[in-house]
Amino acid sequence: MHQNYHAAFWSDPCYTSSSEEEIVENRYSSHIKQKMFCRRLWLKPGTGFWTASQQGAHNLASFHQASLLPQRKLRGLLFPFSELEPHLACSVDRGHFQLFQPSVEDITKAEKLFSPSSSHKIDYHTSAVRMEHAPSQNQPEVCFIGRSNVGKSSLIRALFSLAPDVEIRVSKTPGHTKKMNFFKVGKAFTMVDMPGYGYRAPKDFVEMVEHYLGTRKNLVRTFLLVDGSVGLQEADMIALEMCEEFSRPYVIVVTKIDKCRQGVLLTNLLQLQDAITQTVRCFPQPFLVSSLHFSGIYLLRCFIAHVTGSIQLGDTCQS
Ligand SMILES: Nc1nc2c(ncn2[C@@H]2O[C@H](COP(=O)(O)OP(=O)(O)O)[C@@H](O)[C@H]2O)c(=O)[nH]1
Ligand SMILES: [Mg+2]
Repeated sequence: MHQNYHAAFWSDPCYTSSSEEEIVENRYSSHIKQKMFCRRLWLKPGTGFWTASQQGAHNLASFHQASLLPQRKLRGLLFPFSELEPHLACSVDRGHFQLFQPSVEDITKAEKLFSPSSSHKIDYHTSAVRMEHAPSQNQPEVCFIGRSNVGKSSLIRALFSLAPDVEIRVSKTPGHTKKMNFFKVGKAFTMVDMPGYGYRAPKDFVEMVEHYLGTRKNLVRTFLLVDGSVGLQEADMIALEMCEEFSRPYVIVVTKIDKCRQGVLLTNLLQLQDAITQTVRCFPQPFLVSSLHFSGIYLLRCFIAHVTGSIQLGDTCQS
């Protein structure tokens, strides 16, 4: 199978230049290079986009709005795993699914960071195709990677829903984010929406994402998104391997949890948990989100605020 990838890769006219071969050869060992062949084929070129700014805030954008809901519903929005837990067999260890359990005070503190003010601007900053064009590294950064259409841009839009004027490009069809899009959250941290994995590669992917993961000094956490309604795909496994290779801390975010039945989601989640136990750098707890229903968004905001060092958590929270 690798042989086929290999042949297809080298028949791509974009990659037949010997100088490019040399650059790649110098930069990576042949083992890693072989994996890159596979990766490139999973990346899909885009053909356009539409812009999703000025849409107004979601009616559950703020935790205050959510806190007016009945307790059970609120708990499900805050900790989506709580809705699945009763359906798990007693023998399944729930511990790893509930490691990060901030208090309501922590969640409220974190939310302030995602609310713009005159002294705390939240905005699209810039886009870059190459690392040379990436902005300076003077604040902590988190990035979002995953297959095309997995819900990266939608998730960023949900996280930023308290700042609805932030311009976020959400693709209508897969693979449209071809650049790294940088967003500034005041002076606290930067968030980056990365181009997605797909069927075929935009030729700059290796230079962009792998170079980014390999060199970005201020990167404090990578969020690898996996579609909860379809479960782990081969491209996700390749992305997992890539994250392991770069040996930097990363976290799995399970998207679109509203889109399938709970039984399907649980099956996919347990399969994912098996894969996570075989990793070294992945945070054991996957974060479940629905950008549509806002489940898990408050928790993720709090986790991002925590890993970027923007808030101090209360004593009761483990992470
Ligand atoms: N049902 C559901 N659909 C979602 C969710 N998040 C994203 N989508 C849809 O999935 C598609 C791809 O989303 P997008 O954010 O552009 O994915 P990206 O290519 O990873 O940036 C769009 O049609 C979104 O409306 C979600 O939480 N639930
Ligand atoms: Mg996108």
